[in-house]
Amino acid sequence: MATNLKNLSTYKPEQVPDASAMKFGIAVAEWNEEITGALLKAAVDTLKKHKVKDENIFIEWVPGSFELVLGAQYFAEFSDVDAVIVLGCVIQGETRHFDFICQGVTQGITELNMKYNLPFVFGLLTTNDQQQALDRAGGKHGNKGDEAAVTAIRMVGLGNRFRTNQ
Ligand code: RBF
Repeated sequence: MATNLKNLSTYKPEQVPDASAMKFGIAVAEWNEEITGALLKAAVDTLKKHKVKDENIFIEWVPGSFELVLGAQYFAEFSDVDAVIVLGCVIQGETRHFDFICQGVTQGITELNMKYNLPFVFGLLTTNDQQQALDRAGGKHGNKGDEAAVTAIRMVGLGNRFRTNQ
């Protein structure tokens, strides 16, 4: 479904498990910081809304979206988080850089999901222009940070259900 048909901040609260014992890593890109800062704030607020403790939210900034993949892998290798959220914003420019970055991050995050038994949540905005990004970072289409946080909690909950055979 296209985001113009779905508000990124809307979800069904009954689908979100209790997150009071969960730990999350967030890798966030500095490029387009006005946008990524808004994604980060929304993600943190939503995690906290579902009872994630301040001390269980670990935030690391990386230079650009391309670096999100390794930033996320560091969380998996060197911390004990239950899930990693990556937040970035890639805006189409005049060159093909956009395609290469988007493809690199998409493939990298997909591979991390397969390599570790850990959810890596794709909170990357890939837009034609700044306005489309603003619309999805707290504007008329909601905030992708909210969606990423809810997805992370739900995926940790899914893993917990499988592990405990419920
Ligand atoms: N990083 C982003 O997160 N969003 C962008 O829109 C973005 N555009 C870029 C455009 C160009 C021409 C270049 C050279 C880099 C861009 N980057 C962007 C940074 C990229 O993700 C990465 O940090 C650098 O390429 C260094 O590996």
